[in-house]
Amino acid sequence: MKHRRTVLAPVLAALAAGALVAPSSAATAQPSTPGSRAAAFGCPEGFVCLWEHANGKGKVYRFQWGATDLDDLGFDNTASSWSNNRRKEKAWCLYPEAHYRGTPLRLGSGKSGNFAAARDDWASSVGPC
Ligand SMILES: [Ca+2]
Repeated sequence: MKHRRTVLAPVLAALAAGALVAPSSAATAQPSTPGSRAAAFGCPEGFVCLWEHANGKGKVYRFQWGATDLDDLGFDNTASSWSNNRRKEKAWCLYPEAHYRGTPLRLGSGKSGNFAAARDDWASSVGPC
């Protein structure tokens, strides 16, 4: 099976390279910067954005109107970073329960950041305060 061996070698090399890259990129990730400019995470003007992971990484949802239940999007208890690039409202709020229930967390207009541990993977609805 000499042919198979030559095909496998590059694949194994790629896997080894990937394993080396992962810890390196995590170590160079920027620290949380609450209140930094919304553009930092690439959220379009007029939208509030929520990301699956910190620092604007992973799956993203962009909102122009509130979402009464993030579970409908498969995004319940998932958001880890945010950006509010809507300029017309003072703030949007995240809620720990669907239908805007529970004690809200304000997302200031023109701001972005990562959620602290207590609010990471926490939000179940989002909309103007
Ligand atoms: Ca998350």
